[in-house]
Amino acid sequence: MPDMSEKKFQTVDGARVGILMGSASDWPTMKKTSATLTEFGIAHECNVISAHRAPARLEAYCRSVEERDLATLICAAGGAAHLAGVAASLTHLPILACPMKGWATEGLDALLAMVQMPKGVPVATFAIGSHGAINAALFAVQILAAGDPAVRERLLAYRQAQAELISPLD
Ligand code: RP5
Repeated sequence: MPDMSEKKFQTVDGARVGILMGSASDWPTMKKTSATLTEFGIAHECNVISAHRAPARLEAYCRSVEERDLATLICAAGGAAHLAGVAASLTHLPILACPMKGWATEGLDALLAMVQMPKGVPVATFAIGSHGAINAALFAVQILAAGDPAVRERLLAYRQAQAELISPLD
């Protein structure tokens, strides 16, 4: 069945990171990824593009990121969770995969689907749920920090702030 809406995705001028979700139901978790990127001043774009419901749209989006200046894509999905792997097949950009809690196994299904990519087309897989969603954003910041001294400074300040938050036992 043809996907008649392959051009329907949002782009942001100057975006360095793309967040992709298999469903709008992933947004309550993935808005933490977006908020973390915003905290670091990283321009990014967020789209819901299901790999199985809108494959042509996913392909069009992944082709578009190669023509722009995105550095990485963060892909969130639950259940069979093939979004990250399919995106990885469509672009050479590093793909960061966020397993979402699903309806049967609390996200273990998505974690295993994402982490078990066969050799040759890797995706970097993070923890299930909010912790992974935030860490994927931080990992994207680390990727960008390698080529941007201002982002590097913000990352080092964040790490220092975390160190200072550790409380001693009474
Ligand atoms: C996946 O199936 C989505 O990424 C989502 O995590 C899950 C459920 O999707 P909906 O049924 O809520 O659209 O494709």
